[in-house]
Amino acid sequence: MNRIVSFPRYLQALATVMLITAMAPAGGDDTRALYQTHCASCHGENRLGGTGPALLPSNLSRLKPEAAEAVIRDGRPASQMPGFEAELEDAEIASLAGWIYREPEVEPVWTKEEILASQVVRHPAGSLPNVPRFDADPLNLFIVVETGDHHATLLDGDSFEPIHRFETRYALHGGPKYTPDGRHVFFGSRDGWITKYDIYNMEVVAEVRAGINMRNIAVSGDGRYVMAANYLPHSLVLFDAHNLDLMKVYPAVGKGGESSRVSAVYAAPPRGSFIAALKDIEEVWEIPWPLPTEPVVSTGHMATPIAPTRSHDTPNFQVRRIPVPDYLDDFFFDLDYEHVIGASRGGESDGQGGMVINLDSGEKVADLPLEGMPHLGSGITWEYEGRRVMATPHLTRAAVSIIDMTDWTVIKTLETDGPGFFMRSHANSPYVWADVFFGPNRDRVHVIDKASLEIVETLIPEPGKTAAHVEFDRYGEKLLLSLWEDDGAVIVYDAETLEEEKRIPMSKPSGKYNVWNKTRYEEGTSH
Ligand code: DHE
Repeated sequence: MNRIVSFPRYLQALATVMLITAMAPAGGDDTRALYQTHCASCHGENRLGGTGPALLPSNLSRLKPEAAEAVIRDGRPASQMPGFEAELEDAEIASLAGWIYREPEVEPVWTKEEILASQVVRHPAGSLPNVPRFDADPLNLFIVVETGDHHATLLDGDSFEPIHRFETRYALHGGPKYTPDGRHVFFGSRDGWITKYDIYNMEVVAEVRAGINMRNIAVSGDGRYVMAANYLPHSLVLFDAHNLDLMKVYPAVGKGGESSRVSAVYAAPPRGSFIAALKDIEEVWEIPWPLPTEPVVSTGHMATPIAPTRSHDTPNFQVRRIPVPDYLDDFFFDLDYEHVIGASRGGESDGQGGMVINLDSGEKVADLPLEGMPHLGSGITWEYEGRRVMATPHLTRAAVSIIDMTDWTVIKTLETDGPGFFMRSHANSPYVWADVFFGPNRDRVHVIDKASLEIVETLIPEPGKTAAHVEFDRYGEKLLLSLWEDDGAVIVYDAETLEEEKRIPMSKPSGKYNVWNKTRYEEGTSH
């Protein structure tokens, strides 16, 4: 490649920079004034968000600037965002849209004080009736997240009839997390909001904002604590699950004092601890919650009781640092949470592999040769010829890798019709479902036979429309697949015959989460 910049091109570039700078005042004081008049009351004076989402570049990375202009002009249906077409000129709309993608002049902060001030308790724990206000199996419900208009639908997992549809915070990300009895669910938004929702009463009961740019949340195995993982600020935040009272903020700082974004936090019930993935330091963190003082017994409604055990003497709610040989991201765990399998994206080999760490000893057990960005968070596991295997899609490679978990070797690489995002199965189903999320074939979904490790069927539910993310019902007999479009739907399939049974219209449905599968930590679903 010719690296010498010719003089005229240099001048051209300089002229562009000067033009942008000259335009800056128009996008400066005037735009700031426009923002304060029309936007600040909902989105906050410093763009940190309020009743509306935060308008900072890191929070808007998933929204194209043209789309932001359209939202300012036309508003957002089914939300409180009005259209400003009648009040603002096209140039003003364009300058506002440009301005919100600029780094803020004052670095945003979100300290304990802001977290405490954001908490809203609408119905204190214990104040609402203890019986469901609907007639459906409370353990076979689904929550469907609809990202098109920021809503969620509560769906009966037997009749597949919607029970209730409600507005969520803007841009939820990561799976909602249930309490072990399945009564409450916690949602996390990219803007940092945690919402506690009482499914039986179909009411938001408490909310709190844990950060400015949040990744996900995890709920302890006993349902008593919620942990949030943040990119901004660099922190983990612990809450009492009852009313989302703040318990502790953990600045994400490595042993050498370096600060890190937190990629995600996971609950590991058999260990009685949270496990956190750190983006910028070579450590995995384990934070134990208190072990039960009474023996764990089943109460019928509760999930299969898991009696946690400890392999270390880290005090409750303190950080146990596990140094690792690379930056590890995007975790999959074996069923007893003895090992974490993380994507190593920065260091050894070509930075495109996976690594297995024994969480008890802290030792690296194996490297996994998985080029093409394995999406381990979507990994699933099943029994194959008397051995336990796991499978993962790849984000940049048209393949599914299948790994023997007894010796950590890749036993099969299945070629797919394009890179995938999600995989799903159920212990009672002979099949694994793997979507094609990227590229021209993103309307396809592969069905893999667990016994032969072959793709036995490729479905195209709606040509040209993205089909992605599957979740089974509690019995593994039916499943839901998203038509991931603004005028989309969830499609109900028979898990045995692979026949379509029903379509339920929804607004860009993304993830679907079955109460039983999630609270039982079913082997074919995400945890
Ligand atoms: Fe996700 C889960 C990370 C982009 C939809 N995503 C997760 C989890 C992580 C993660 C760590 C597990 C957390 C959990 O469930 O508690 N996701 C990332 C990324 O790093 C990435 C690639 C870039 C980013 O900007 O964050 C990313 N994710 C996306 C999307 O573009 C998706 C498709 C659309 C969206 O809404 O943002 C998306 N991610 C999801 C969904 C889950 C998820 C639906 C929960 C899956 C489940 O079944 O549990």
